[in-house]
Amino acid sequence: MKKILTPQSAAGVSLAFFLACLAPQSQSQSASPATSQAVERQVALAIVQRKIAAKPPTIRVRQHEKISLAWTSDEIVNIHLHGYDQLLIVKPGETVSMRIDASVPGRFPVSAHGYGAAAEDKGKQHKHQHMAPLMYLEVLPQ
Ligand SMILES: [Cu+2]
Repeated sequence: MKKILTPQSAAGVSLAFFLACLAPQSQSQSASPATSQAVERQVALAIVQRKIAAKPPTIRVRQHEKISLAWTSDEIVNIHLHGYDQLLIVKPGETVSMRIDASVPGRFPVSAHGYGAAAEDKGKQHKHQHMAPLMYLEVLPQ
């Protein structure tokens, strides 16, 4: 069996990259009328020694699914979900939630901008560790 990459799927892939790079937050409907909208899924993610210990390097959701990532870390870290452009700082002993209304389909890396002192420097520069993203969020089109 041969797998053929159609132009369409290739376009889908580059669109995902495009979205991941461009932070389309502004294009998506950002104002949700009710802040108390139910979260459909919660995933706990623990960073230990600068990695997510448990298996899932990729979390898949359906488009428009509401998901909450509950982060903990053994070291202060600044986390960036690309595309949706959400940033948060997690300190040891805290659980910090990242709520996502998966409005935009695509594959989005979640990276650490810095650990330790570098995490608190919320500088505008976009600086990543020289390491693979912590995980990916995949939003499947409806
Ligand atoms: Cu980033």
